[in-house]
Amino acid sequence: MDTKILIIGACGQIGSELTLSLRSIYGNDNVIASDIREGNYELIQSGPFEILDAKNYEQIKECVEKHQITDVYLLAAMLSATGEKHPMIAWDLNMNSLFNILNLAKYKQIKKVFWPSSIAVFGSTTPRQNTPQFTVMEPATVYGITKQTGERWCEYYHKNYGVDVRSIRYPGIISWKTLPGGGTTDYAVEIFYEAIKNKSYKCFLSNDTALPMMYMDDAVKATIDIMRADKDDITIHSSYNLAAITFTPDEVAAEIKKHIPEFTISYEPDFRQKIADSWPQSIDDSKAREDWNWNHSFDLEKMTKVMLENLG
Ligand code: VAH
Repeated sequence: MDTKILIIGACGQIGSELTLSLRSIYGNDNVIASDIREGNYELIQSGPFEILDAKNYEQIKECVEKHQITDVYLLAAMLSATGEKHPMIAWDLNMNSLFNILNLAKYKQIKKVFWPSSIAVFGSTTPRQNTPQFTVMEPATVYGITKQTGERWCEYYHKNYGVDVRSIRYPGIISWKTLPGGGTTDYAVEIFYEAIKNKSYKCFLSNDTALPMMYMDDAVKATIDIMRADKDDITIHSSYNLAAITFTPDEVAAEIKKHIPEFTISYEPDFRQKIADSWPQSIDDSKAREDWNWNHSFDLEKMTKVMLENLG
């Protein structure tokens, strides 16, 4: 059976770019984009689009049957900062959307699932340098709790029902096509918008807050690579550590100044500082590199250049 893909949460930061990449590989008509509301003209124009509530099992099942979907990428979620303001909404969306897709796979309505986890599964008791694939995980945010719980359910559905679900613990993701969406790492997106618009940025994290980050093109490549990997090569059925670059606000500001010498940055840490301080500073992603040949290609210098060129 040919691959027919449904992307749930297609208008989000990852979804909007992943959809276009998947359409370039599988053909526009074989990649159905969906979200709770219309929100991205390019997606709607370039292929099939459905209004879907990720929490509505019957609605998703009907869409899967209508389009004969084989693979589902579930990207709808409430991120860390927003999740702290609306804990129960975050739990409801992040968990029930996952159960909907895992159950569709359990009942053989679909063949393969991609579900994003995050470095937010780690907490302040996790080793922060070169964080191992298997380690202490005591997440301090609702978002992190949903991702840690989700990883356990993914592994359970794989082991007990043979579900082919694949997952990546994304670091902070940097892109220019969509505005920041409620994440703690989103300072690293905002800073570029502000550098172009105002030549200055007030950062909500302290200057030396080192966090694992990745440019969007690398994140999309990793997502497509893990889904195209041979099933037998996937040895981790919770979620794979994944990393590319680690930098601080000071370091990304210095890189921006190489292009915009008059750029200035100030620091006013807010509630998101406590979230960032509970996350790793660098990640050991050797399992992803071993199992399905993961490799990143954007460093801080290359990412900064691309971001400023596209936003300028
Ligand atoms: C967030 N961008 O900040 C997300 C990500 C590792 C962080 O999961 O919530």
